[in-house]
Amino acid sequence: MLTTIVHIKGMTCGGCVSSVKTVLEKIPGVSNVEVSLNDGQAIVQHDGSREDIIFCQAIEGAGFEVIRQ
Ligand SMILES: [Cu+2]
Repeated sequence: MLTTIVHIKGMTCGGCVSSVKTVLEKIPGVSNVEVSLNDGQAIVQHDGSREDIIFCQAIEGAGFEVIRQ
């Protein structure tokens, strides 16, 4: 099991948190998602069958900005 942390800009409320969580949970291979509004990040636990970029694209598709390091 792998853990990927994605830093997100633009989440302002619990609705944003739910949106991010929902799109990430739909991705095959993802087993658990924790989204923190205060930290502006998503912690994604997954089996490694999807590239991290897929998580970033899903978040961006939901209307948020991903801070890429
Ligand atoms: Cu919101």
